[in-house]
Amino acid sequence: MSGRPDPRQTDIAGLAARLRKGETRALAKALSVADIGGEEARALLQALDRDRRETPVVGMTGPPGSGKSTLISAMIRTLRERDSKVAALAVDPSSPKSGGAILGDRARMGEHGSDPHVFIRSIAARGHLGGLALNIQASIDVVNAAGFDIVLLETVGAGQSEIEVAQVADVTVVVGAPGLGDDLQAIKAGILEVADILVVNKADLPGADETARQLEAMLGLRSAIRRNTPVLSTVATTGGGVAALVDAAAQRSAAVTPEERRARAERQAVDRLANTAGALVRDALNALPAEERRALVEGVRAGAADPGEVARRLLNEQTG
Ligand SMILES: Nc1nc2c(ncn2[C@@H]2O[C@H](COP(=O)(O)OP(=O)(O)O)[C@@H](O)[C@H]2O)c(=O)[nH]1
Ligand SMILES: [Mg+2]
Repeated sequence: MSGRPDPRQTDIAGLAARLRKGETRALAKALSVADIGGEEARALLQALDRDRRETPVVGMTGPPGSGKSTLISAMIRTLRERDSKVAALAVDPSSPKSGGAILGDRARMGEHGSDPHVFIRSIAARGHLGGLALNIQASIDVVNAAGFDIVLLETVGAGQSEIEVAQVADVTVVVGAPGLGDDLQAIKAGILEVADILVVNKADLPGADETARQLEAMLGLRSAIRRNTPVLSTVATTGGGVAALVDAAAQRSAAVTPEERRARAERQAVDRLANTAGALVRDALNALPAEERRALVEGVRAGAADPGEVARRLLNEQTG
């Protein structure tokens, strides 16, 4: 098994060791290894798994402009006052690596740029085999190992990515603000169902009470079963209400049991398998000669062929 080490390959064990010591350069390297995926990423995540910490992960979601980035910056300030090491990850499903939206976030969080106990990074979420959640989870595992006390996740954009962020977060915070009108209505029902905390940010602006009522009504209609979802007011620009938000997030994440974490990780693994199977079927279909592909698709469209049968055959051909 133990051949001569390939100099082109990353020394994964060494990287994991340096990461655990909290070396900033190892962190950057480990995150890019995790981001690229494949064999090296798997080896790295396995090396980290052994001494996995359970760092709380707080997902911040909500319409663009509601103040998520500003709020995260204010939360970092509060957490630093409490001597916590904070990692903030921005998940951007729309833009390719180092896209524009993230630079804005970087600038806004700029005050923390020189603090060695704050780590801010964007996760490019390209079409990832196995789904976006897999990508985020790998980055979370890496910052966990590096000894951060809390991870704040910002979703940039909306839609499916919000749901995937909620899948990896211990606490999901939905951030609304006055004056967003239809954008507020566009908050996905699925996200409200998993929301642990609702925040009305920009409470300094008129209409904040109305926004709180709107959010409460949406919550009441869409997930009547869920109780005790606090609705908090914040002014991210001044830090007003932010300590209470940090407290509520800490309280919620402390209430997550190891069994719940485990169950969530298992659901994630199942999703990953199912997403990967779908992607493999699509790849196999695209690899067929045009004529053959057309015939298969037409058979399924017309109802003449059993999709399960066709999918199984495609997977078999790919592995065989
Ligand atoms: N008046 C007011 N403006 C805020 C507040 N929080 C954020 N903003 C402003 O709202 C705009 C959007 O904030 P940003 O953090 O980029 O929102 P994001 O798109 O949700 O990340 C910026 O111009 C912020 O300065 C607040 O509490 N009050
Ligand atoms: Mg933002």
